[in-house]
Order: sequence, then C-alpha cells, then structure tokens
Amino acid sequence: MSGFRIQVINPNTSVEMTRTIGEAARAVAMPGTEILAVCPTQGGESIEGHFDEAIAAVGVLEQIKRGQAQGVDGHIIACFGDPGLLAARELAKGPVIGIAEAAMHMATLVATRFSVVTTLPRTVIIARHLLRQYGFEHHCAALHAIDLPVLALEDGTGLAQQKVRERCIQAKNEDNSGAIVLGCGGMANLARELTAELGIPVIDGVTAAVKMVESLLSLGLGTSKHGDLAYPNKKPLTGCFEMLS
Ligand code: 5HY
Repeated sequence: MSGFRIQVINPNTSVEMTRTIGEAARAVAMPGTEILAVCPTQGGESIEGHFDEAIAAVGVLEQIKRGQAQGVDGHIIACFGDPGLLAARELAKGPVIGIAEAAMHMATLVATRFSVVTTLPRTVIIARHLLRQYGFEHHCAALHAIDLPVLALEDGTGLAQQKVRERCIQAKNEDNSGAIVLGCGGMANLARELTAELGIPVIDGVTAAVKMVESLLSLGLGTSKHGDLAYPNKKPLTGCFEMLS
C-alpha cells in the first residue's frame, strides 16, 4: 500500500518549528507517503496556554479545510495540547490524530507507566487535563517541565535540547517509568537519539501520529461520520469565520 498524502499541521505559526516537524514526519513515513507540513497563516508563534490554544484551534480548522480541498488522506495536529482535535474531526473525512494522544497511546503499548517531559510548567497542567480526558491518568507516573518557552527549541543554542535530555534522564531514574513522552511538537527530532541513549522508549507524538495515520489509512479507516463527529450542521458563519463555512 502506498501513495498516502498526510497533512501535518503545526498549529503555531513558527516556520522553523513547522520545518522541524515536517522533517521528523518524513523521516518515519513509508516510502510512498507524502508529508505536507503546514502552519496557520494567522495566530501566535507558540502555544503556551488555553488562550493560545483557542486561537490556534481556528488556524487548525482552516488548514483542515485546505487539506481536504487538496485531497489529503489524513491529518495530524502537531501541538501537544491537541488544539481543536474534535472540531477538526467533524470537518474531516480522513483520520485526524493529535500528537499528545498519539504519543500517550503508543507509550501504553510499550510500558506500563510513562513520564511526560514538556516545556513550561503551565503546559504540565494542560497535559494533566489531557491525560484525564483520554483516560491515561493511571498510566502516567509524572510530568516534568524544562521551564523554557516553546521557541527556545528553535533558538539554535541547543540549550533547550540539553535540558530535555537531562529531564528525560531524571524522569527515567526518579519516576521509574518505562517510557517517556516528549511534550512538544518542537521536540519531534529528539526521540530516536534519546531512545538510543536512555535505553527506554522515548516517544514523540509527531512521528507516532504519522505511523498511526498510515495504519488507519492502510486499514481503510477514516473519521466516523455517524454521531457527534458528523460534518458540522450547515449554517452561515460571519466575519473572520466565513472562511470555515
Ligand atoms: C507544542 N506548544 O507542541 C506546544 C506544547 C508546549 O507551540 N507546540 C507549541 O510545549 O507547550
């Protein structure tokens, strides 16, 4: 099976991070899979709280619309808060996977307990909400923040990457977790090296989601259009939301 077109949406507007995410996705995609890495035309350069997520969700929906118009087969929301996930599923015919859910699901398949390493302490709180929402609370041993903003991952100094590495080592030793989930799309290029160095699965959601979308597509499965994920009820949308109608 080949020839899938997967749209990887970075919900923030950082072009550098979109490139990092796209490269990581291409590195694991099947030879016939085409990865289209995109980000919204409007919004914030990083997503670090509920306010940022609400804005980013609209950008995600805009990109889903575009992707569908271009005939892509599946979509990935490449931000650890999975902003707009269920709304995106309403719009989409193909599968839509968020990177937090992808990484958490995969972690439960290779370890009984995992730790999360993310950027800011407030993101830890958002990740806790997601754990509860997805039913993974009991699988998560602990959550850690490197205490640097999201864009530190793209500043070229390597400091954020070094802190992620240190936190992962600390999580392995102190939490006694069998796996680590990386809690930011901008960490997508770190998983393989850290897995080799730490000797336990270090899972990034972007690459995990690529393999999940490919699996669903290979099985001929898309988003259910029966029930709450049916296409949105038709109604006029005004102002800046006209582009979504
Ligand atoms: C992300 N923010 O994956 C999240 C997560 C974080 O702009 N991309 C973002 O680290 O807060």
